Amino acid sequence: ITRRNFLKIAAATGGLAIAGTSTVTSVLGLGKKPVSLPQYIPTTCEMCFWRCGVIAKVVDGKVVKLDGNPLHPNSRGKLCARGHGGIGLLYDPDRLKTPLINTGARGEAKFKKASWDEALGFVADKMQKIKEKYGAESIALLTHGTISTYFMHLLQAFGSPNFAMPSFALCRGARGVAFELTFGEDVGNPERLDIQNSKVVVLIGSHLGENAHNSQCQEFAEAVGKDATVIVVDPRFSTAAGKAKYWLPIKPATDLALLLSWINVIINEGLYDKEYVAKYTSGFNEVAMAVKEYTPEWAEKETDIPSSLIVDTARVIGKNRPHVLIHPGRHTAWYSDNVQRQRAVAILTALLGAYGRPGGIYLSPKKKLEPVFLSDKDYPEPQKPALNKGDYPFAGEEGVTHVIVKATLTEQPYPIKGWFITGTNIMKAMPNQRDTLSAIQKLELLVAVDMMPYDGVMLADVVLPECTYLERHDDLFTVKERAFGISIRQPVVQPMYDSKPGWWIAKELGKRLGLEDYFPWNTFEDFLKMKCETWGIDYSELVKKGYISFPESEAPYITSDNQPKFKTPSGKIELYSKELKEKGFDPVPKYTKHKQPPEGWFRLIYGRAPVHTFSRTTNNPSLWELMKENTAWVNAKVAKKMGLKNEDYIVLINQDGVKSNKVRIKVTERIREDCIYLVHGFSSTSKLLHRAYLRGADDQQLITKYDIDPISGSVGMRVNFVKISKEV
Ligand code: MGD
Ligand code: SF4
Repeated sequence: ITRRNFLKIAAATGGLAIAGTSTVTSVLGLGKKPVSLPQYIPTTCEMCFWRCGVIAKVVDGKVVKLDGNPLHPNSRGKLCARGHGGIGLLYDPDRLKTPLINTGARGEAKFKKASWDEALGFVADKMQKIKEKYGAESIALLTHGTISTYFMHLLQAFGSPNFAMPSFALCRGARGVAFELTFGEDVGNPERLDIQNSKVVVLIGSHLGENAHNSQCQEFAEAVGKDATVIVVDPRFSTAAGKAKYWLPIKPATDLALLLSWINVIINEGLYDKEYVAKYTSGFNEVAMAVKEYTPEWAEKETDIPSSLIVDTARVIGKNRPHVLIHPGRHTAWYSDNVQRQRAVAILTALLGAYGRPGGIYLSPKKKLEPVFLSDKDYPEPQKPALNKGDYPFAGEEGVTHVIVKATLTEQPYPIKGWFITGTNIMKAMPNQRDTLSAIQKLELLVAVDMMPYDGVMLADVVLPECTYLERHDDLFTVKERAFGISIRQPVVQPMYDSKPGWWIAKELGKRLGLEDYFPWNTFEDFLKMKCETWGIDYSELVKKGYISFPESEAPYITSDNQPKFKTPSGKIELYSKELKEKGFDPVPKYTKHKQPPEGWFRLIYGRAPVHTFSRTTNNPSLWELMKENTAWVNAKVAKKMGLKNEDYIVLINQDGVKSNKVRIKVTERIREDCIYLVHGFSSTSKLLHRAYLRGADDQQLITKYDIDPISGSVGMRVNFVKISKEV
């Protein structure tokens, strides 16, 4: 859909929310069969967290097509395969259809159907009992996605401050902390990357294209089309490496060595932006001193990358400054030094003068809207301290998932006896499944709110079916792209079966807990209208267009009248971090050596496929057709030595003796000999998922060991070694 066509359609249909049955008599059908006029309803995608603008084409109350909203900067008129595949989610016959109560032992999944009243009453009653016995803090929330808003609100109103999302410790948390320490601000979500204007794009383990984030991929394609030099640092020849001038097949766990060595060359050869560094940064001399030891010759021994190639690539990067994008990545939960590795990315970006400059990282848009909360009522003061951040001084507001698991296991500093899991598949998201299962056995209540019977849901005492994003309102999304904007999610069809929106479930539970004052609106649309009114936004225009932009907020680059404000203690970009020093950490990143796999073992690495998001799409009928299971990538020499052929089945066994499900091998030159690669999220253990059940191998099952970054609590998951067994 083009921008012009969509605006015409929106004007003609009035952008009707929820498709009705506007019918005309078909002229060609000679009046026999009425044919509905299609309706085009804008909404926001939730097949991943890029949250593109979507236009749903609805005929006779059925969604027949999803397209990208041309007005929305994250989609720009296009969707990725998963975005189109939203229809598969909506009409997946395996969806959760009614509330369920487990009548067997915990995890037996002997579910009986229940009415909403019975299920919500059961949950409220258990919550009150736990509160009386242990205190409200003993209920914790593990959550992800839009539903988090409502359940964090509910639990805080109930008196518990304990929640955690995988998006911090298991995903982009380390990056956020590193960028905040350096620039006083995270790099954003979506990231503020000016790829379309980059002359050099450096991807360090960022497999753009396989990790499909719509507008970012579009910009990458544009940069490649304009002959940008692409440098890919990856032990695997990723899809993006196919577009690269330089592929650096780095020894896993040594990326920090490469980064420090690049900084060494760039400083030694005077390839940094002296004026920018003098004006906007502090701590240059300390960095110059600290990186002296990290010569390309030293780095060659660590990384397996020839020193001449390190020097050549450093020169390409330095000479094209500031139009260089060192991609800060997204899933940065790799090793115990995640924040320091990301600090090195941030420092390099600053030395190149690429922050706030074309082709680098653009500045945040200016418009600020005051938050409008779900209610004005204050939350009760929690009686015990929140666990969310654990002992990690720089942990973020989204909380650290393993802190909740550990507290549940140890009952320290106090018992956790109830879990809500909303919008996350804890068995696939969190490492060390044995710990998760042991923690679950200590609970007195486990409630799952989900759309699909994924692995974590099968462990629940009570299952509450949420309807999909195509059937509900959610809170407004503030989009901080080059300009600031607001995006709406609205139902394009009515909820199927007996499923309900997350806001409704939280509100109804609130009512049964005596917390109705925290939900002072009847429908969520009432709340959205009020919010728009407070912000001075025309709600009906938003309903019609799906996205409203504020072009006047755009000021992406540093100019004489657009000077950046760095919200760091010094007001400058902190190459040397006093905050880290004060808390006992290295103020400038230092290299830490990580263990390498012993002879006969391989490091397990993992990543994404363009048609799937984590585990959540593996059962989606449309996306499953495109990729039914994952494969284990094994280097061709290794396979030959072991007498393995492409597509043979193997089993992976990790250092703790844990065996994977059988998985086909992909014999390829595109991976180093010392690692094995799996796409994350496969091999569901849920028998209710007819397509995803035991298809492929589960990387998370093999991640029994994990390291923790002491700065942020971010998890290091790439520290497991596996060997290959032919006994399937
Ligand atoms: P999924 O495995 O997709 O991802 O972790 P999760 O967000 O837990 O599980 C999502 C669950 O939420 C599914 O059960 C799905 O049905 C449900 N769900 C999806 N949409 C909705 C909705 O609208 N409403 C409700 N109620 N439920 C919904 C992701 C996390 O995993 C992240 S962010 C990262 S970056 C990490 N990636 C990763 C990895 O690459 N490898 C390994 N080994 N572990 C990882 N863990 C992390
Ligand atoms: Fe949806 Fe794809 Fe956009 Fe993610 S990148 S929000 S899945 S269209």
